[in-house]
Amino acid sequence: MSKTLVASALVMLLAVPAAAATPGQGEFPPLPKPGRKVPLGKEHYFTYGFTHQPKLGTAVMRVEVFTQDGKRDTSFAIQGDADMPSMRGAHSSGPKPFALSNKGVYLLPVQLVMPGDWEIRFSFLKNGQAVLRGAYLFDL
Ligand SMILES: [Cu+2]
Repeated sequence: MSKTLVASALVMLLAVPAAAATPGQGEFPPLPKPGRKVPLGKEHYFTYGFTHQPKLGTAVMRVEVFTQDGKRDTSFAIQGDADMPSMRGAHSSGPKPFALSNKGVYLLPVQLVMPGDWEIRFSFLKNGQAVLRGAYLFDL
């Protein structure tokens, strides 16, 4: 095997972990704070936050997606999963699709059934592929 072949084989091997860096199922890194612009792939960003200060009962999570030049984008499918990390699975909604409003805002009602630590896990999908996963942790 020539040195060039060895080198290109090495490059291919090294390229695998880079491809695996896209968060997979089960990995939900913490998101920046609500209201911040969060990069979404190379061409988009999004903002998120509750429509009102959350309290016990139903709260509505709102997500807005924009292209880098600020045009609203509704081409993603977004899922949200609310749960309490300290009692994982006890109140999990399972992944639920956000609905698109007439104005192109993604909305998801979540049931906050007890005080304590909560987490909403977001999955942003395009053509069935996860572009970004992330979690919002907050106390109620
Ligand atoms: Cu609980």
